[in-house]
Amino acid sequence: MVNGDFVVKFYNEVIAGLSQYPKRLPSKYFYDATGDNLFQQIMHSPDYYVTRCELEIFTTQLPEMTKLVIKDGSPFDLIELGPGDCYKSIHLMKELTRLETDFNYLPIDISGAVLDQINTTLPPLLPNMPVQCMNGEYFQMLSKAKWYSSNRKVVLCLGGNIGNMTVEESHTFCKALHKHLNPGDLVIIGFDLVKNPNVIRTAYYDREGITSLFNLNLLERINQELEGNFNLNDFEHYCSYEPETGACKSFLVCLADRIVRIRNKEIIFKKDEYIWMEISQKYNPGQISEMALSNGFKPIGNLMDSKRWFADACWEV
Ligand code: AVI
Repeated sequence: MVNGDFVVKFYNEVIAGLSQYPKRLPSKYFYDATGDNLFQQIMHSPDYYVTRCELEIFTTQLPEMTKLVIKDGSPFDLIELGPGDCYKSIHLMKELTRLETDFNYLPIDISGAVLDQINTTLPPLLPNMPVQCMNGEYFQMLSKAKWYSSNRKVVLCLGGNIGNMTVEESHTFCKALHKHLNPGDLVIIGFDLVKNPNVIRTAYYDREGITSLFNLNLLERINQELEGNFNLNDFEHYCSYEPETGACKSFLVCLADRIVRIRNKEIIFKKDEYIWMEISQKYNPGQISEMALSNGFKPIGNLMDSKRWFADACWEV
């Protein structure tokens, strides 16, 4: 998407979200350069367990994972949706390369910067692995990937990103994913699991306050890119976790009556009114299997870390 189209979409979604009651902002816009940097800090912070748990799976459960991925030994395309810096998937790629597996790596991302980084860092590490970066929306690029080769597909959707959708949205996502794949293809999707509610809430209400800055940064981004005039001191981060539904939600609470301008649009905030910023939905293994089955996939196993806090679910089409 060219920059002008992106700004129009960003503006329209921000105004639509802030015109709703209760107000909402889409968390997909957290990730500008500052947001990426804050997210890196979150991933390495002691309170945020998610990345460490999934990394443990990608380092200790490689034999099981590679067996599922290699399957009958036929060549395949390893497609990663939202690869980031390949922090976890690199372990799988290295192991597959060590085993002299015939595969191509196709990272898909909306951010050209992420893919540029991959194009610089991966080839020196794995010189014999063909890499084809695909810049664009997930499903558009998945359609395109079919023309890249007729190999079977193995799709990675890691990091618990599916948790940033509501349960309903994640079903829609899985249905669309299924539609873009063929029988015999495999998907590996990371799900953060339900656990002690205090552990979850602390991960999103960290002692260092990085998650608060991560949320506030979206207001700053609106100021910078959409000519907004949010005063960040007027907003305070709040996080809730509801064990009955598994929904962990982040909010920004307005501390006083305020009128915020975004270009020529005025948004009225009442004291204590909140903006719902993000959902990080948690699941139990039964719900994960149910999600697979109700969207046409066959669940073939959940790879979990030693605390059983995170699962990489393996589903066959
Ligand atoms: C990217 N995503 C899976 C993270 C999560 O855990 O929901 C984003 C995040 N938000 C606050 N901390 C981390």
